[in-house]
Amino acid sequence: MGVFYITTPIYYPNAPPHLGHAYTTVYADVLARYHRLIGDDTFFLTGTDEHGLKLQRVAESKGVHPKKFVDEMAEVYKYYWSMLDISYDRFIRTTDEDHEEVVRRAIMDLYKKGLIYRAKYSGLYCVDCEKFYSEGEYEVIDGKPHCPIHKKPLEYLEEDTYYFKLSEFEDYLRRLLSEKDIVYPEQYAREVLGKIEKEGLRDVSIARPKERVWWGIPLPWDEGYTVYVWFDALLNYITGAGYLIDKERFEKYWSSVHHVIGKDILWFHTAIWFSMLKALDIPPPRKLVVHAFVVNRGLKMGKSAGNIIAIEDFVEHYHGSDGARYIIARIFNLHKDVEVSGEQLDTIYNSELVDNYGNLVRRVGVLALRKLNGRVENRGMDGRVEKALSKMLEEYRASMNSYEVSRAIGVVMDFLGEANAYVNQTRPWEKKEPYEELYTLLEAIKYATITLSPVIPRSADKTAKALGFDIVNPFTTSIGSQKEYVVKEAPILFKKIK
Ligand code: ME8
Repeated sequence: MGVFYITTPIYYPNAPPHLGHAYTTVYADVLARYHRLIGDDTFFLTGTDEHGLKLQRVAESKGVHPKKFVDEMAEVYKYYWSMLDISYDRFIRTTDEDHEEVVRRAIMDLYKKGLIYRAKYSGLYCVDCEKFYSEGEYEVIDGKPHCPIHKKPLEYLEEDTYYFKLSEFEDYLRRLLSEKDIVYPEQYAREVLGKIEKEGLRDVSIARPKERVWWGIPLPWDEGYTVYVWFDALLNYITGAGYLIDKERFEKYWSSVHHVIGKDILWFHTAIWFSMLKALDIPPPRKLVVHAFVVNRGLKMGKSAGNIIAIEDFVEHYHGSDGARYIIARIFNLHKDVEVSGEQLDTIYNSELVDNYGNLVRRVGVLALRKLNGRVENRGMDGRVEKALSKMLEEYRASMNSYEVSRAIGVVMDFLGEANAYVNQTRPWEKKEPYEELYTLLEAIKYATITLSPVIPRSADKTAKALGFDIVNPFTTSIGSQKEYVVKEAPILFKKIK
C-alpha cells in the first residue's frame, strides 16, 4: 500500500470560487479518489488563504471585521466543494490555530538562522496578486505601470521591512529544477529556470508594517509587523501534514506530497517555496503538478476579467455534480489553456457520458432483465473484449499515475466504444440465452464504471448497485472472476443536453 498526499492551492476567499477554482479542485479530487480506490493511504488537503491586504480591504469595504468575513466565506467554499462532491480530508484555514503556530515557529527558525534581515523596501505592488512587480514584469498602460494579470494600476510602496535571503538558494534551486523532475509538466521547470537565468534570484520581503496590513500573523520578534501573506500561505502544506504536531504522520505524508497549482502561482511554488523548505531542512515536494488556464471568450477566467462561470450554473447545466466533474476532468489540460465557451463541452457530455457510457449501461441492463431475468452467470467471456479490457486497464493506470486524468478517461471511453460495437455485432437481443454476450458486457461495464468512479462517483455507485457489482481496486481483482451478476434494474444515468 502506498501513501498519497495531495494539495490544492488555498484560495483567497475574497469572493466565492468559480469554475477556475473548481478546475484545480475537481482534478485534485479525482486523483485523491483514484488513490483511495487503489488502496493508498491518501490525504487530500484544500482550504482558504485568509490573511493579508486583499482580505483586509474587502472586509473593510463591507464594514465587517476580516475574521467575521473569512468565517463566513470559508463556509461558502465548503458549500461549493460539497456541491461538487469534493472529498477533502481537511479544509485548512490560515487562521487555524495550528497553522498560525507553524508560521510563527517557521519564521522564527529562519530568523535565528540569520536568513531574515531588516531593510528598506520600495516598489510597485498589485494587491490582487499580493505581489511586487519589477520593471519589465509590469505592463505600461497610459504611461502608468499596471498589473499584467489584473490590468489594474500598481501601487507604489516604500517602507521598512524584513527580507528573506532568497538569493542564497540560487544554486540549490537551479540544481533542483534541472536535475530532479519535481515539476510536471517539465516545460514549467524550464520557465522558472529561464526567469532565474535572466533576473537572478533576489531577496523577498516577507513582512508588512502593521499600520498598513494589520490583518496577519504578527512577527514573533517584532510586533510592529505582520507576516507576508504568501509566506504564511505556503506553509499550510506542512501544517496540513502535521508538522510540529505529529512527526511520524508528517514524515509519512510529506514523503509523497503532490501540490496541484495553476501556472499563475508557479514562481511562488518553486523559487520561494522550495527555498523556504530548504531553509527549514524539509525535503522538496515529491511533485508539483502545474496546469494551464480555463479561458472564457479568449481571456483567463477571473473576477477582474468579468467572465467567470459560476459553479452552481455549471453544475445545473450538466445535470448535477457528476456531469460537471466529468466535463472538468475531461477538458483538463496541464499543458495548454482551454477555452470553455461554445458548444464543444455539451458535445463531450452528450457523446461520451450520455451515448457511450450511459446508453450502454441502460441497454445491457434492459437485455439482462428481459433475456435472463437479471441473472447472468459466467459461462465464458469473449476473448477479444477481455483482451481490450486488460489493455484498457494498463493504459488507464499509466495515465493516472502520470497525472494525465483526461487521457485516462479517454482510454475508458475508447474501450466503451468497442463494447458498444460488440453489442451491435453480436446482437444479443436476437438470441435466446445470450449468457456469454451479456456477461462479457457486464464485465466491460464493471471495469469502465470502476475506473470512471473517481470522476463520476454518484453514477458509478448507481450503476454498481443496479447491475450487481462492487467498486473495488480494479488491479487486484481479475477479469472474469465474478461468478454471476444479479441485475436489479436498468438505470437511465444521464439525460441529453439539447
Ligand atoms: O493564488 N484557470 O489564490 P487564488 C485555471 N491564495 N485555474 C484557475 C483559474 C483559471 N481561470 N482561476 C483560478 C491564490 N484558478 C493564493 C494561493 S497557495 C499557498 C496560495 C485556480 O484564489 C488555480 O489553481 O487567486 C490558481 O492557481 C488558483 O485558482 C489561484 O487561486
